[in-house]
Amino acid sequence: NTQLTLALAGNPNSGKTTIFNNLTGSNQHVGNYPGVTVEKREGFRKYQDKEFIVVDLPGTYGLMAHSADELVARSFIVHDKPDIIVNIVDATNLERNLYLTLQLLELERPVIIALNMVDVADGKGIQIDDRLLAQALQTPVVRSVGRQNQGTEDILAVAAATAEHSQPCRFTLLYGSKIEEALDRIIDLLSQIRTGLRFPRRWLALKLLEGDTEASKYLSGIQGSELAIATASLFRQELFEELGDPALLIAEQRHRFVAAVYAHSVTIHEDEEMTTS
Ligand code: GDP
Ligand code: K
Ligand code: MG
Repeated sequence: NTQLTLALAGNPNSGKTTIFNNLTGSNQHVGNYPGVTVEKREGFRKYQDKEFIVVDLPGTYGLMAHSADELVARSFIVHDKPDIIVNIVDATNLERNLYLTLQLLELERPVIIALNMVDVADGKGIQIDDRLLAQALQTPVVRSVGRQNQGTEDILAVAAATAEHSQPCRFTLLYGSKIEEALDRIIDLLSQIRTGLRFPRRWLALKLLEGDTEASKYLSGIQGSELAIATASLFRQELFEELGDPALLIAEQRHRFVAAVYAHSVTIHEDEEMTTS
């Protein structure tokens, strides 16, 4: 039997715990993450020749390490390297939810999307083309209604298939020539570090430009990282002077991308009676 770790990630109230319960039934227990009071819900599910260890990560809107929850979710993904991340997305709040999706994809771990609450979305006339969504994010999309235990088998099937192929995430968001130029240079310097890095290099380079303190703390403990850190700091200063706060520029580009994906894959149907009256 193959044992695989499946982590559920998503915004608060997207239906993570509901789907966690659907997946694990009574095979679960609750503890804490080491050193913090954040609850760790872990369970177990057999599927064909596989055994999934299912982890319900804390609900977050991002992975910027702005809160204990964000830090716990991010550390789990980076350090424990789950074989598959199932990103539970609230279909009634797609645009906001995709902001987290994007950050999950940028960690370069295998991700699938469970488009949850499609019952509520349908009722509101929000029609999401999951094929277009999957195409735009280069990531499998499964529909689910957690409250009715619908889509659970699909989540397991796609998770199993995706974890098995364990393809590195093919998705890359580009941030414009100035930032890309800086990223190229920093990534190049990060490549010359002999120690294996826990985080993807492009992700680390982005974090250095954003001024993410946790990421710089991590990197400064790695031998041979001095030049990369110093160069990133120079680029950061330069960007500040030329274009403004790099963290803002990066966030704006993420929002632009998410808005475009949303517009591309979603159609809102107005109530018929309202439009004909
Ligand atoms: P979490 O914060 O992500 O763990 O979300 P929960 O699993 O606690 O779910 C939040 C609320 O949404 C609960 O009241 C669930 O019963 C409800 N819920 C979860 N999935 C669905 C769904 O697909 N459709 C509907 N209508 N409600 C859902
Ligand atoms: K909740
Ligand atoms: Mg929950």
